[in-house]
Amino acid sequence: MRVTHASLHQVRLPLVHRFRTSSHAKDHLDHILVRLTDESGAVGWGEIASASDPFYSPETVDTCWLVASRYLLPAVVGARWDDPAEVAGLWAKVRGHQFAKAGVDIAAWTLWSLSGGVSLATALGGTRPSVVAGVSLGIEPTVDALLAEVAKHVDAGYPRVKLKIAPGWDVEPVRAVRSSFPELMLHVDANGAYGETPDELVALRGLDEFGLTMIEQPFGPRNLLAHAALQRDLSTPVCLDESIETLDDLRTAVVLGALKVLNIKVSRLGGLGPAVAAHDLAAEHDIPVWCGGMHEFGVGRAANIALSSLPGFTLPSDVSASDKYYQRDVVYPPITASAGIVDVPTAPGLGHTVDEAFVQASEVQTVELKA
Ligand code: OSB
Ligand code: MG
Repeated sequence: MRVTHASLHQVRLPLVHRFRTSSHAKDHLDHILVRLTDESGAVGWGEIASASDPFYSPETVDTCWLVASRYLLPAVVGARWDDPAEVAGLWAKVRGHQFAKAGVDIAAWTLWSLSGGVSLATALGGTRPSVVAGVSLGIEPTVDALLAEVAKHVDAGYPRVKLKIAPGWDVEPVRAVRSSFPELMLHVDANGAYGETPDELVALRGLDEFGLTMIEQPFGPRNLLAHAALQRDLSTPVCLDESIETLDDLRTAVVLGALKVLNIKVSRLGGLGPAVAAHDLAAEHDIPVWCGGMHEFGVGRAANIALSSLPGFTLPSDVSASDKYYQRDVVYPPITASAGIVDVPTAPGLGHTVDEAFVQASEVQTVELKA
């Protein structure tokens, strides 16, 4: 295949509910949609789902725009390739910038699967006809407000709830949710907010009594040793998110015993190719995986759903329905969940159509490159 032109579209959508993590709060998101066109006129879409500020990862919307427009798209436009796994080789000299790479990689996969007449899930090696979705709930102003949010999503049928925690917002809200929802599949995510001070370790150990499915990323991304030490102390599995940006990171974490569960994020790993490779490596080590989200618009979330159809994704993924996030999504039909189950599209490519008029109406900036 040969991409003859490519464009980036920075699109702003308001969130239906303010989302607060240990590091920041947000009411709207700017993601960058990537549009690749090949010689036959077929179009593949991808999504760069970076946050605006460098608080989850060092990348921002602005760094992604710079790297994608200056390095990634120029490497791809005009180049010949037969398989999307080769596309990463076109920008092999670019270090890091996983979110920017992931968006272009997703677009190459969707273009390739569309042209080949297969669904993205099939192209990736997916086997499940549907995937189980969980919801990720932010830090709320009060415990009562959190309980109301949990109830709303449990009533909507989601079988798993993840709660954001931070020092000072951990044992108390988790105890309250657990006592109201004794059977709920529950887990927590600290986004690296904890240090190894005695008080903070006491709080993390205090979470061990609530039957959580996992404690996600309690310590900073590079602190694998602290995760390994905590895992030795806890019966709750430790899950890594921010720590794992490459397969090498995963290999190191496995050797250290720093995780029992892996959150696979397409964005953080730099694309669908590396996400599948992380899935395969985790399976070799009997590490269950699930697909984490970055509040993706419908393009990135459809890619996450396709990925979640691979056999190792045995835990619910953060692939909630569009209406959990946005009043209007950039794709039609929007993504829907029924009793927490999301069907995996079988149509060629992404299986959802991008609403180009809505993209244009919601666009902050755009740029186009031609061969
Ligand atoms: O750690 O998983 C995270 C959102 C922004 C930054 C980090 C994270 C999240 C989420 C969102 O939890 C999950 C979703 O997309 O539903
Ligand atoms: Mg996380």
